[in-house]
Amino acid sequence: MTDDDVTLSGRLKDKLIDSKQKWAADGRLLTGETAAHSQRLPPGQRRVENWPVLDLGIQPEIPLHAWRLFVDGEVEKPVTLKWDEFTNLPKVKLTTDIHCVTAWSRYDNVWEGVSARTLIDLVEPRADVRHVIFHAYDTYKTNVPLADFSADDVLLAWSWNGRPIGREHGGPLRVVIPKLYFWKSAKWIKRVEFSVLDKPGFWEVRGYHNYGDPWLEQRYDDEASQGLQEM
Ligand SMILES: Nc1nc2c(c(=O)[nH]1)N[C@H]1C(S)=C(S)[C@@H](COP(=O)(O)O)O[C@H]1N2
Ligand SMILES: [Mo]
Repeated sequence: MTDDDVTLSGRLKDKLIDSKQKWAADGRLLTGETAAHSQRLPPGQRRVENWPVLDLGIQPEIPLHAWRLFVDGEVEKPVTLKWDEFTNLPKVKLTTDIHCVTAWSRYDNVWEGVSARTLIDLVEPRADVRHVIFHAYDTYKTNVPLADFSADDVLLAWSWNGRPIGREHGGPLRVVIPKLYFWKSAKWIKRVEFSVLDKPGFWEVRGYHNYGDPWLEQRYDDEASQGLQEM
């Protein structure tokens, strides 16, 4: 293993995690509206020009020689890819919007990387796989349905607006899933696990919605945000 080469600097932002957990419990930011995908800005969001940084406080530093991507779980052909093996896969370039649950949206981000479909074809998930679990180098986890990971606008990206994705934004490689809230787009991706069973991740077990569709304003778990709906 090459984990010894990966530096985890910083510390868990316990207060930030507590306050985001409280947002979920209080149902903060909820407008109660829904919108069609044809409406570009989802309900309760505002557009920003900058690109905010959000993480748990630990930004791993992963030298490319030590970087590995494990693609495994309930698949026929699990693989472990080194950086040059990954970047030699067929490339895609996509322009997408970002919608963060903390209510900012950023339009027209140009990503370059490898399509999720390329990875799926490579490992051949078993027919009963329904979920994909992302495991990141900072220990963060998040889950999405396989159907959403398979969408044609989903990729694992190493470049943003023509330059390598910076460490603060999840470089060397992050997931990008434009149609879900951005917490589903794991930074510093280490492992893509295909699973028959769902496995809720870091925010999903702390009051955030298990699916997270911005146009349906699925910010929080229904039970956690019930307080607001009753008000
Ligand atoms: N590994 C990892 N991925 C993560 C997070 C994290 O803390 N660790 N935070 C999530 C959240 S809540 C958001 S909004 C986006 C933020 O990405 P950005 O910092 O590039 O804007 O990353 C998501 N992916
Ligand atoms: Mo977020």
